[in-house]
Amino acid sequence: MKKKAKALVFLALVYILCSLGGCAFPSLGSAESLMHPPKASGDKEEIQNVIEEQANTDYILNYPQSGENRSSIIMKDLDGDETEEAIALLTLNPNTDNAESHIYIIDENDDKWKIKGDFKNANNSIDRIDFGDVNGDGKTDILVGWNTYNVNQHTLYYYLFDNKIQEINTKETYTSMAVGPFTNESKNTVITVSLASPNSPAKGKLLSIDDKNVITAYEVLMDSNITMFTSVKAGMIDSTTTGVFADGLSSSNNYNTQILYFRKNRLLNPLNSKAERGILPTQRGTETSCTDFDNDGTLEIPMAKKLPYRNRKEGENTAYETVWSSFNIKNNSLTPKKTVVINENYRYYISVPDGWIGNYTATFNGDSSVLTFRQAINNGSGYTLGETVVEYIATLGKDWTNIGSKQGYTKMQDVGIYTYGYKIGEKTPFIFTQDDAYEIFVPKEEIDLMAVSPVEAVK
Ligand SMILES: [Ca+2]
Ligand SMILES: [Ca+2]
Ligand SMILES: [Ca+2]
Repeated sequence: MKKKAKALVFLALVYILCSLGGCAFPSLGSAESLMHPPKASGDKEEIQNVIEEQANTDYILNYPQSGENRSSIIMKDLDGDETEEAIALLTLNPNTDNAESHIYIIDENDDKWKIKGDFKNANNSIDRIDFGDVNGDGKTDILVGWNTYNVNQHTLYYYLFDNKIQEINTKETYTSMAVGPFTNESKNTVITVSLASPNSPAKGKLLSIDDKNVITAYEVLMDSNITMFTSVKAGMIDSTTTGVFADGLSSSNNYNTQILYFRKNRLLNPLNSKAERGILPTQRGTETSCTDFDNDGTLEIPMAKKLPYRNRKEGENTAYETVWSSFNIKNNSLTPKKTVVINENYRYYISVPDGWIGNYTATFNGDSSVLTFRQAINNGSGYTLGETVVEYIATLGKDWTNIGSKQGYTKMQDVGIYTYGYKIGEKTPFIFTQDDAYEIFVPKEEIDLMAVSPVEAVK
């Protein structure tokens, strides 16, 4: 579906939901509705009533600031009986000295909604809320990271779901974290990552809780040059191992990836262990983060380096070549899978033909939005530029006729706001056909509006 059409469907759905009373939970709401959610019918109204009764005072709803769950009232089946429980996050007596954050867990039994747990915390905002069966009893537990005065440090609490809900203060802090089956398939564990602080190096931890609620932490050092994590996610390293892929930005303005996984009772960070003079093999100048590039279920790391250039000035416009690579646990090495040139600004990438590799360069002209591929010949002491292979242009749809067409580009397609075209070099040094020009050009998938939660959408 085209982006515009999706947006329309999305808005139509929002309209239908709202007119049916589905906007009771103020996920799309204005500032006012964040304070006082409108009344609704059915279960939602009952949940609303239970919250008001329990709060019995002024309150505002709390919204988690990171992670996947950004709603203030989350519906989730925790005990697996196929009816959802409600988890509500709120602050009582906001803007007063008595402000107090609460989590209500509200359960439905015999058609009645009742408070099953009410937990308060002195920290008045929530970093994130996650779910996973951390004690392996088959029931889904609630994991909450409370904010502290330090923006890079959040405190992790578990709420173990059972007939009676138990609150566990893990006493562990994290900068970012992920939940997954990191030790085995029968339960979830947490891997936290923490930036270096004046008293402590950067480290990762795996937290495992046993049936007596004893927490064991396994630690591994991380790259202390990282000043910010840009993406931290659980994912498959190979077909059997789940780990955490942590992309970060370093104090020298470079990015890198660290992979944390558990093996033989140890938490490992092999890419950090491979650092030479503080530089990880995954260091790069581009922000691209790990992703399942080829949809095979495992995550790939974007290994990026600048293509060849002859002098500094030319280097400024020279594009990066990104080699999507998988991490091979057995050989403790990175295996290249696919070489691409990504044009993040104009939302496409070029899948580089094998025959070009080591023998080409690309420059991007920001003024004309043209990406030019040329032959680059290594002459031993540097590079000589050869002929142009192909150029790609991106224009706004309305500018195509005046810019793209006028300059002799062949139109390929419209995606979102852009129209894309190509022009093959007159003396192209590689065998390169019109079909090739289409084939190696891959527009980034449109942002799937339907998949974006309303809370995200209004940001
Ligand atoms: Ca349930
Ligand atoms: Ca559990
Ligand atoms: Ca993959």
